[in-house]
Amino acid sequence: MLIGFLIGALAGLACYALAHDAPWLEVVIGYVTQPVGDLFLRLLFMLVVPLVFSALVLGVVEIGDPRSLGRVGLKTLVWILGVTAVAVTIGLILVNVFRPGQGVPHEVGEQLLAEAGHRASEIASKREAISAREMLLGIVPLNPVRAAADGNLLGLMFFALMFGIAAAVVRSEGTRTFVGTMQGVYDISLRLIEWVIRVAPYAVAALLFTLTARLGWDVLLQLARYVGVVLLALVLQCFVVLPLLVRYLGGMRIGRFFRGAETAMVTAFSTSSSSATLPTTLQAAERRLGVPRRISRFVCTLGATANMNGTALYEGVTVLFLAQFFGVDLSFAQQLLVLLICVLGGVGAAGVPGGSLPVIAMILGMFGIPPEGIGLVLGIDRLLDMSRTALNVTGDLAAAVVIARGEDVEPLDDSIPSALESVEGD
Ligand code: DAS
Repeated sequence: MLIGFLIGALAGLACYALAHDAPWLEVVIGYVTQPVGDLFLRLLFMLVVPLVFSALVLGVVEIGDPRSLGRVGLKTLVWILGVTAVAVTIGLILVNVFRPGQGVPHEVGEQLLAEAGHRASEIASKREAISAREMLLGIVPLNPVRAAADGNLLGLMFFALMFGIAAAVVRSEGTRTFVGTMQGVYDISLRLIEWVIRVAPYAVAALLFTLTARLGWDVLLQLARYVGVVLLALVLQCFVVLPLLVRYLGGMRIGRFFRGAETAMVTAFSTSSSSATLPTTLQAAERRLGVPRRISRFVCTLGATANMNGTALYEGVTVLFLAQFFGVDLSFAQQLLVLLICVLGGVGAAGVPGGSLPVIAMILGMFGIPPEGIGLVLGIDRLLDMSRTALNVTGDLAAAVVIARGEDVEPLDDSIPSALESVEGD
């Protein structure tokens, strides 16, 4: 991906410097790089409905019947929604304060918007931004199929949540078959994302060429600021918010927590996959942090697909960065909606490399932001994916430690050897 980014950026910068207004450049952009970029974006859009619907249904079914959610299930649900909302809020505040997307000349932003708007009908059915009121009403879709077709991600998510709750309540052969089918749809979606990410370098080169040939160096400087904002937000959530929760709600010293979480964090960073890290996460929870198996199995397994602090934060920052970049002003109410969608988007994203990209593509479409912007951030996505996946896993372990506290287990502190350490010590 990074090679595609560098090739696209360098070629685009060369053209910007040598042939900024050459007619042939517009031909190359119009007939080569833009279609390649659009094809990739269509592949991402294609995956949103099956991925988000199956991920949300499975996430809710995994939590279980709301009537018998139990303390652990309820605490897990509150943690997922509350701590993820804090993560997204930190990201939105930082991107509003540092405004990394600002600086594109207004007329260029207009041109990019107009072109995207012009081609948007081919990429995704709904492109114009809708008001916060319309979006709030749209949470309950009149027709879930139409919501999916219209790019109404909130409506699709609401329907999937309701469907998942009902599937968890109705105990029948049919619902078991349905849930099994959803697992199949989710697994297939993961494989499709893997294939789409394989062709991403070519799309990144094309999308970056288009943008740098038009905007020159400035776009790279804006990208650098964007990366800085994402990493700062991830660091604040990972090394300020979560440690405070672990210390004061989980009763565990911060040093012990990070010593226990270290292996899982490094594995997540190197694999960019919460799902691939799950065995290491479970081992860290049970052997290093003393979380009882019955709690770690529930919280960490659910967390690997539904509790993604890093992903939700990243989605929020990216959407607002691209809104700034293309000159799309989002009202406070619309930003609150971005917050809500990103919290749910953290549930609907897949725990694999690039698992959040389809969700971001759809959120952009909902607010009238050109999805080409994904190409801009895709080139440096690997570093950010590694970092946000490490935060996702750290958030799962923090959840397990805090949720285990107060259950029928000893306080998880230095004085008490972890369950397995004491066994191994015998
Ligand atoms: N890489 C995903 C994960 O495994 C997160 C993402 O793509 O945002 O957690």
